[in-house]
Amino acid sequence: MAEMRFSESVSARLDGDVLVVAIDNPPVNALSAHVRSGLVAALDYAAGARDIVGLVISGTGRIFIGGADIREFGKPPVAPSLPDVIDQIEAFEKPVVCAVTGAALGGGCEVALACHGRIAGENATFGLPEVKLGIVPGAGGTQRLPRLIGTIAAIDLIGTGRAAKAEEAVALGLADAIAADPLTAAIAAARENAGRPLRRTGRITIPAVDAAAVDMAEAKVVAKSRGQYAPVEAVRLVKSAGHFDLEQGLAEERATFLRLRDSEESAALRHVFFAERAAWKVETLTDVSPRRIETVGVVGTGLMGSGIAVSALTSGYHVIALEQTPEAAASGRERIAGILAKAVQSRRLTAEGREACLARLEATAEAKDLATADLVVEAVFDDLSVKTDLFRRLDSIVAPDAILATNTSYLDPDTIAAATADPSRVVGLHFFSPANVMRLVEVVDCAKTAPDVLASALNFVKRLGKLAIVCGVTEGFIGNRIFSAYRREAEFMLEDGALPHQIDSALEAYGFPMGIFAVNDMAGLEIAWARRKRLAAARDPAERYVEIADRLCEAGRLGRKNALGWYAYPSGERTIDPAVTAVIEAARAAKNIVPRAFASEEIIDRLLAAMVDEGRALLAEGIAARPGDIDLVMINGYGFPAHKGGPMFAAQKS
Ligand code: 3H9
Repeated sequence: MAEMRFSESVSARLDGDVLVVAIDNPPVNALSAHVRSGLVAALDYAAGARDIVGLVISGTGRIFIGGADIREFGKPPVAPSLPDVIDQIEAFEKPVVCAVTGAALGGGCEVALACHGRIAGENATFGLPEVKLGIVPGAGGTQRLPRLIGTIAAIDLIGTGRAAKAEEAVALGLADAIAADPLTAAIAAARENAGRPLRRTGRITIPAVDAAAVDMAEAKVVAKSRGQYAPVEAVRLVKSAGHFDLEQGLAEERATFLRLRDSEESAALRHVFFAERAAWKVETLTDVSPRRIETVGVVGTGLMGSGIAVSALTSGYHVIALEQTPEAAASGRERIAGILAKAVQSRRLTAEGREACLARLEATAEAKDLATADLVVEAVFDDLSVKTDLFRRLDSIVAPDAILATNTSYLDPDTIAAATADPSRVVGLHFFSPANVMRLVEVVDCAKTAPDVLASALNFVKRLGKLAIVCGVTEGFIGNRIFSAYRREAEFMLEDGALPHQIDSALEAYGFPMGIFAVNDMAGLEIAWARRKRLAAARDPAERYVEIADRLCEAGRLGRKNALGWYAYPSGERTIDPAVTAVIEAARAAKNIVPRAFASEEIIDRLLAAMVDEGRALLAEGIAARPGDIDLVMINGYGFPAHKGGPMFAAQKS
């Protein structure tokens, strides 16, 4: 039978007596107004057609339904609303079964929850990621999911926003079955249930649950929320499903959804969502084809190099890890194997996955073995002559079209590139440590980097599952330049009257996982000290310079590694050290500064202003392409709370 069209994005065909509805709204089948109206039209048609016994909802393309259309947020509502569509699905008198291929997220998962049956394809995932956008599910998710899978599991899924793969979904009771051909299985299920009493999720009674277990599940979510509002609200709604009837619960959920949708937290997280997508769109690269990368050379297997190697291995690349001696190569291999073993322990990798990674790893002390690499990333000691020598050598070993990447943090990659015969093949890949965990990579577009080399570097980072931010050449790139400015401002405040723990507490209350002084202690104080000494001669004597950090280093306080830094760590715990306070007081006295009190708000305002000024300078210099890129660097590399949107976004709001 011919295709029926119910709206620009919803069509259907008859499979015997079952109406098979397909949503086709690229790129992610979001539930835009025409999808909602199309679904209602399909339901109305099926309700009135006596020869139709049931209905299947499916998505065209690789995603079932990616959720509500986020681009509609903040615009005047267009009927039918998603909750109304979903109520109509659940109340439908003929069976409605969904065939989930790919992701059923947010509103897409809520559509699935309201169906009378859910068949998952092998690649299906189910999730309610709304909290990641600063909202709660707004179309029944917090009320129907606990009815289907119980309160504890629902708190976990909704509170964290994580998605469950098909197998887990079936184990939880979220999906009925996995099928290689979910469409055929869903059609069969619809037909089988025709004329029978239907399982309506909203009418299921939530199984009783131990209060202590609920508290524990809630505490886990709250601990991770870092001051974010939505996860806490989401948990409250899931819990309330146990006390309210469906109608009351839905009304409370809707009110909370609308309130949070208009909140600053949600605006910030939506900004982050769209900024992450925009970051990949580099104007100069439209129509540029990237080079093929399958084999990756990694030079150096220290903390950084082994992290990069693991990341490449788990993303399916062949890796050749180069060290200076066979012994060092062997221990590099062990280090990499150790990280992979930990990933297996924490279930981020299967045992077979680890074996496959190790089979793709070659550790060597022979530089000529890098001849087959399509990309070589160096992660050796951050010293200019070491890196230029290495690049000169690599240049004559690798194929002419192989790409050479430097992971330098502070050196000038243009100088490193100049050591090669063809600097157009050189690019910066600034990973953050530990590289197998941290998501951010600053991709440095050097003066001579060829467009297809830049495009290949972006492709590589994408395949690693990381976030690439393109930046130009400047000392410290985007992140470390802003970090230096922010650190300088924090130290000015120390001299003016604040103490490290006051500044750190203000930052932590704002949402940073750790304040700046605690971070410095964690990283170690000596690298920045060495850098300050190197730059001392060039420093403008008229420039304000705070000597407190130098005094601490001179006193042998190098951070956590020797249990003394900006704090003391007598039993591993961070504690305020009067010796540090004394150093700070002496520094103030030496400059005749009369200390004054700082409120947390002023501390945050000043630190934000320092970050934003530096951010604006980076934009003006063309180092960063957009304010959103700067926000993403600070969020993903420096702990800036995502729910505040990043410094550039936060400044625009205040
Ligand atoms: C919700 O559902 C609320 C309900 O509870 C209640 C309502 C009453 N809307 O990520 P990609 C765009 S809240 C509009 O690169 P991928 C995206 O901007 C929603 N647009 O693809 C990009 O556009 P462009 C809950 C959306 O394959 C393009 O699609 N759902 C939406 O790597 C491709 O995106 C979520 O939070 C949307 N919902 O990943 C899921 N989603 O090309 C959010 C994406 O112009 N989405 N776009 O830059 C995702 O997590 C990923 O996009 C997804 C696909 C996994 C689906």
